[in-house]
Amino acid sequence: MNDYKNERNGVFPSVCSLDCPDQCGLLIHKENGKITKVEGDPGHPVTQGSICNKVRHMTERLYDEERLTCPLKRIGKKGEARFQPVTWKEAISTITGRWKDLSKNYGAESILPHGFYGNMGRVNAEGMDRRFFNRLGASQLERTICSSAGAAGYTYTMGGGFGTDPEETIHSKLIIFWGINAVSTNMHQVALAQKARKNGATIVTIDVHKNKTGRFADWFIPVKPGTDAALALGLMHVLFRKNLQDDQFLHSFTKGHQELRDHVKDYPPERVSAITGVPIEDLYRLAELYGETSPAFIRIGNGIQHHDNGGMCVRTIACLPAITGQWKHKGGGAIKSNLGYMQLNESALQADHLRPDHEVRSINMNTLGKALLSAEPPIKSLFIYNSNPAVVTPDTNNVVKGLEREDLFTVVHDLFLTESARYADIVLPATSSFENMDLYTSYWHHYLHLQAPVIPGYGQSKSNAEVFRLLAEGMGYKEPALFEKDEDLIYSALNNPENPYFTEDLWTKLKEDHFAKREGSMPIGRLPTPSGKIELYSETMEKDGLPPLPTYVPNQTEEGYEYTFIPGPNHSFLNSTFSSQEKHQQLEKEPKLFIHNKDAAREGIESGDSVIVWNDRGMCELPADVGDHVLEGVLVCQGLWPKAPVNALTPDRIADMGGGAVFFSGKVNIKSKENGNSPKK
Ligand SMILES: Nc1nc2c(c(=O)[nH]1)N[C@H]1C(S)=C(S)[C@@H](COP(=O)(O)OP(=O)(O)OC[C@H]3O[C@@H](n4cnc5c(=O)[nH]c(N)nc54)[C@H](O)[C@@H]3O)O[C@H]1N2
Ligand SMILES: Nc1nc2c(c(=O)[nH]1)N[C@H]1C(S)=C(S)[C@@H](COP(=O)(O)OP(=O)(O)OC[C@H]3O[C@@H](n4cnc5c(=O)[nH]c(N)nc54)[C@H](O)[C@@H]3O)O[C@H]1N2
Ligand code: SF4
Ligand SMILES: [Mo]
Repeated sequence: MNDYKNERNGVFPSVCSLDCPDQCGLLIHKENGKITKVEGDPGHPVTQGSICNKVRHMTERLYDEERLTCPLKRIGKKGEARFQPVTWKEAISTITGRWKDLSKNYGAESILPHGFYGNMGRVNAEGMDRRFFNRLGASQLERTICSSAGAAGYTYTMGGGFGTDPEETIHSKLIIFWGINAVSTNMHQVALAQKARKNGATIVTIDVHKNKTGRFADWFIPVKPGTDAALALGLMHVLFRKNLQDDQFLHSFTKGHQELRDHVKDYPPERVSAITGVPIEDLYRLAELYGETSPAFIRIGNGIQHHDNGGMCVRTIACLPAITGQWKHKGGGAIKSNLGYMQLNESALQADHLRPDHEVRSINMNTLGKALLSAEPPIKSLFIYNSNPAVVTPDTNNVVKGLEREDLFTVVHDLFLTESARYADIVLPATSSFENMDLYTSYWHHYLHLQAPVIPGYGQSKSNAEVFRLLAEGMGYKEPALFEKDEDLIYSALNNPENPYFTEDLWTKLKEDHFAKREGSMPIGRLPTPSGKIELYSETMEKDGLPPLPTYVPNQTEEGYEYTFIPGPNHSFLNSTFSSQEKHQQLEKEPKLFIHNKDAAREGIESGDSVIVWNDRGMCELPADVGDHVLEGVLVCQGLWPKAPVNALTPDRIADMGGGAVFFSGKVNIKSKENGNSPKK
């Protein structure tokens, strides 16, 4: 196994560890033992030498003087961020001492891990951590904040994360970016779309905001938030009415097409136009474009599924390619997630055999605030890693109130003293992914990557896997699985005889080349749905208490509030990662609240005015950007800025499927700070 950490100089292969579909192959330049430059690997078939601005400036983050170098213990009040250095030995024995007491007095379920994908490495994000918490018998965390509603919806239709190979989309003649700001969040899909466009492809973006991806498109279609399922059903209505469906494909590869055909009669263009705000003529034009163009490809984003009805919305859009038989064509079809091809041997990776023999409660991470404040029996300790819940979680005011609890023993493992870490009792310094070994599996392209360490650990920082080994030792555990090397975890994860997309020589290839493509092709005709077909009608949904056919279910309303508030990601941060880096803030300039001319005029707001956005969950101040980038009644802002805590306003309701988050279904009112009356709260 390669290990470059002791090399002083050179250029070394690597991979981007961030939660981004592109999962770029990187080249790391090193001089005198320090990383001096991060660039895209020109030899990587998808990256092709280009990476985003965020990671091009990664060295500034790696060597930021604010980076944590040693363990800390709290000496001030919670949230005050007054700490004093301690040794690793003291930090680990403090944590394990508390956890032994808590386990004895309250049961291990009083301890809750809170980890997400700050580092996508499978060992560090869902390997050694799971082994440890399984053994401890801690409460389970439902990791639902990102894509779980849409994943559940897509799975009802397609059986799992099986979609188009993005490299084939250069052959597409129509590309629809549907609820994805791909220019900022999936830049290599945009590069592929550019190539397709040179070959004559038309690019359509369907969004609530004319953002960078809206402007990139040949045709931007604004929709009212949360109405995309209705739009998709309206398209199906026109497709069938104009006889643009592929009957042969429907017969051979789908279940329930006749039921669907009857059902979409309820979605005539007039009705759909009134729901979605898309003019009737545009609806016809889009349906005809989709029905008459082949290959047609839909990139389904995360935005549409961060709604009350998000799962159904994705489930519905996922039916479209089947109606016109687009899965038959190279470059046709859709991508929501492609993780179906990357199925690891999870029970080996996570040592499921270490789970306790009794049921353990699970907590949905989207309701963390509520759980910290009122779960019964109470959560007494929280271990945060790979994540920054004080900023990223819905209804963060409640999360912060929970973190302020004097009796909550909080540990945060991170590279920086994040907003969450300010409330910690113990802070542990984390290595960056360039300091570790790990396995990466993209959820968009079809490559796996093996990361070898490029530099030694920064200061006294340790990887997640290493920390969990130390914790296991401190707890007095003896099970060998808790002490295995990273390489052993990777090997057991790849050893999945049930995954036909992994070849036997995958491990060897990864060790030699650092990345390797999965084998095989789209399993149309043998999908892991109950029928093996694309399920336009789903009995599983019926059993789960959901409408078995794609259906438009409106989002919830919030009495007394006028605007739908959509606080999405921005171009230069990655969730809250980079949001405190000066360089990245400069790249992004400032947060903005996009508001429609008519709404602004009615509220007495002009561009540049400071606007107070508020509801009964909280408030946030944002400078207005007045124009026609959003529809009336919609407010959009981008980025999780430290100075604009947008999640103080977002609801912690749970989506229709998968326990998903509904960041974009919340309602707010607004006031100009200068002219308006002060809000209620
Ligand atoms: N630069 C950058 N890249 C990122 C991230 C980041 O923070 N910054 N985050 C990463 C992560 S974790 C994820 S999950 C992905 C997310 O990236 P995307 O999949 O692009 O998802 P979002 O940006 O959340 O939302 C996409 C779009 O949905 C729109 N939208 C919201 N509601 C609706 C609706 O009801 N209908 C329609 N049609 N559109 C709607 C928003 O305006 C937005 O443009 O990006 C990853 N990549
Ligand atoms: N308003 C609003 N809120 C959102 C979203 C939105 O669109 N709008 N998007 C949501 C989505 S899709 C997601 S995925 C979540 C993401 O939420 P999080 O998963 O919390 O993502 P980040 O904010 O990037 O925080 C990741 C943290 O992990 C740390 N980290 C990185 N590598 C390592 C490591 O190896 N070890 C340890 N211990 N720590 C490490 C980073 O320094 C960083 O502080 O946010 C959600 N929140
Ligand atoms: S954040 Fe995304 S686009 Fe940027 S380098 Fe990482 S994987 Fe590539
Ligand atoms: Mo995400």
